[in-house]
Amino acid sequence: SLTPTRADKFSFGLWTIGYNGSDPFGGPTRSHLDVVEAVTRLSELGAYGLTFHDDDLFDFDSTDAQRQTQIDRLKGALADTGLIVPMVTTNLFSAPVFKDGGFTSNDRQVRRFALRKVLRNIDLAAELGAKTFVMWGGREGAEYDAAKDIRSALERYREAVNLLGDYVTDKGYDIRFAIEPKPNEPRGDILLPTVGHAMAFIQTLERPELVGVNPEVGHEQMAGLNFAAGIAQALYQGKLYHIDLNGQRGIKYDQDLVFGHGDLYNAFALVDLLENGSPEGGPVYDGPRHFDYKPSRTEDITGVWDSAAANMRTYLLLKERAAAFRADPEVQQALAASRVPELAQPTLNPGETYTELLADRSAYEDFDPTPYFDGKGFGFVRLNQLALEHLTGAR
Ligand code: 3MF
Ligand code: MG
Ligand code: MG
Ligand code: MG
Repeated sequence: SLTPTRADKFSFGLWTIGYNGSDPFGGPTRSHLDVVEAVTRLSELGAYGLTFHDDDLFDFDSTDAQRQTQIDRLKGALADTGLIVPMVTTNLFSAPVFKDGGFTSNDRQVRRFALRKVLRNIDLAAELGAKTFVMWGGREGAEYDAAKDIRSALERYREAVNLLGDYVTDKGYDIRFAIEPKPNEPRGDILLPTVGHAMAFIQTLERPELVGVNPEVGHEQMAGLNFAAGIAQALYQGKLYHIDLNGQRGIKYDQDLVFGHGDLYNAFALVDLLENGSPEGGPVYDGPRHFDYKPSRTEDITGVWDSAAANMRTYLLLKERAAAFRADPEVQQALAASRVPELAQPTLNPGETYTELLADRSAYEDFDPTPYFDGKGFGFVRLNQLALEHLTGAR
């Protein structure tokens, strides 16, 4: 069905539907969206979750009483609708104090303040039952090479994430962290710019099992990378803890378009991967399908809710198309002809070592690589055309 239900696990950031349309060149085009309205409308549209940064819910400089009022209003709306908060994140980028970073600002006082802000928000995340705590270090970076000692910055990043791991462990919180990579914007260069960088960094931590990644479609595509392929590797390494779905058209500023409104082919491949797994099995993702998009500046509030619905509908459409693609006997035949399943077969025989491989004349001496493609092409183009025909509804 193309009607979203709670079982589909669609969630939205409060900052997404709440985006007021301001950009570096002009002011807002929409008025403030209240959190109760946001929860009510998302619930009506079929979403199951709301996520937020501390500063989305209450102002950076709010008093304890103002902060509590907003938390109580959110809790009331959640109780009224049954919506949940699967993920919480901290804003370490908007306030002027963070312009050189939070965990990795050159200013040590800022780093200590950033840690305290995050710890306070982790308590709130636990209170609301969130299972994932996302960390996007948008200001952790530099514009000038001499301005930031990258090795020290990574060491401070490590110090911070290790401390957060100690904290949730000591408190007994059922929370895991997900680092969100992004190559640039707002900094000229951001630390941990891609999924690969982030996963390598995670291996250096004291509690690597507590930390995974939250890849965003547009962020990887801003680096010219294949998002679905990055997700496949994150799954393979057991590190896909959360995901930010949206659309991006090529290597440019972070567009945050509706999911599928960028590279539709790659969105199809992604949904196929998330929903149908890999032919070899392995870890699957059953977490939130979280949208981190921005309703365009050209939209009024009707356009905001239309675009929120469009994210979910596109996901469900692609899920339907991917299921049809997998079920089509011609696709199965084409996959076999392309020898896609053959890649799951180990290259060596059971128990075989290089000794037996070296003794196997059929692997080398008697193998003729020269006329290889005569009648032995892979047929990948035919396979891709079948994907296109399913994607466009021609089959
Ligand atoms: C910026 C982002 C962020 C993160 C968020 C963490 C403001 O490009 O994608 O959204 O997703 O801070 O969840
Ligand atoms: Mg983003
Ligand atoms: Mg984005
Ligand atoms: Mg994001």
